[in-house]
Amino acid sequence: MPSLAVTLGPLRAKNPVFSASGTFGYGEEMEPFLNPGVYGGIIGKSISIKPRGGNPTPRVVETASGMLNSIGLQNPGFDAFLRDYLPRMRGYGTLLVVNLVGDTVDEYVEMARRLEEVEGGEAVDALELNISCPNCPQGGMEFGIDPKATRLLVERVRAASRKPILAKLTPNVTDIVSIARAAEDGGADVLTLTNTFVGMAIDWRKRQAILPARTGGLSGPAIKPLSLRLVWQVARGCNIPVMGIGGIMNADDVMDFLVAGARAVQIGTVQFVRPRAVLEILEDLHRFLEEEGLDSIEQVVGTIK
Ligand code: RRO
Repeated sequence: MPSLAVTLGPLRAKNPVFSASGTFGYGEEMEPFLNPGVYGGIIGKSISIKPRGGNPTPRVVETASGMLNSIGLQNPGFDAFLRDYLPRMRGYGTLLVVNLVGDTVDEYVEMARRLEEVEGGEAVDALELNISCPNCPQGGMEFGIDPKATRLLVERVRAASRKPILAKLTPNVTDIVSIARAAEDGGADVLTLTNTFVGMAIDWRKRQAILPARTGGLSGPAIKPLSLRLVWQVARGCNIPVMGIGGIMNADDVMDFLVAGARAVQIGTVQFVRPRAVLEILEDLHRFLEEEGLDSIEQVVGTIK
């Protein structure tokens, strides 16, 4: 059987399909559908120092080939996460990535530092820094639209943690490679590309935006070609591995991202439609490798001509 295992800098994943932050809770909601351990890795919803209640509803709108969300970072806060969610996530038996978000650099650093103290720093496998939230009043995306702020933030977290760092970038910039290089220079191990694209939906009869926050983050198949371009550009322009994310619905989409240069992918919105999508995807990836006569999925990475 061909191997789906991939290396991502210092991380080794049993397969290249991770669950994307914010589409998977902390795993528990997925348990009725599948064993969360089947993913190459799982990434929890962004955690902030203090709990956040999130934005008023409605928080999601279906759009052509996709959806907008404006969750507003609802999460239980760092202490409750450590106490009530992390122990269960550790039991899934796959790579565990904690996604962190802050209003200030110090907040990211404090959470990274405190995670080093849990179980001698062994409680999690990696940190994903959300520097790209489209729905946060401050912080979040503000870091990821400026190379200097990106570099400084990653550097400060790097100094506070021995864990591999994934920097999750925003697509809402003109020059993604300059931001990606800044994250690499700051000491990131992996680049996650990308978070959602800022968008809007209007109910014209009411003369009103559908989301109370007016704008939201667009995800789903509508953004796949946009993300694919960004992944391709960054994979060529940087020296650290890229995780591709954006509208992946099936194994063909995964292969497109790998050929473009991603070493692994995250699936998100598809899980709202088909919560067991990862199982089909893994089966089809095996089949594709057999059809292509390949021993390892890593042989596909960056093979675009
Ligand atoms: O919670 C959200 O509204 C949210 C976040 Br933190 C994010 O990073 N990306 C997104 O589309 N929504």
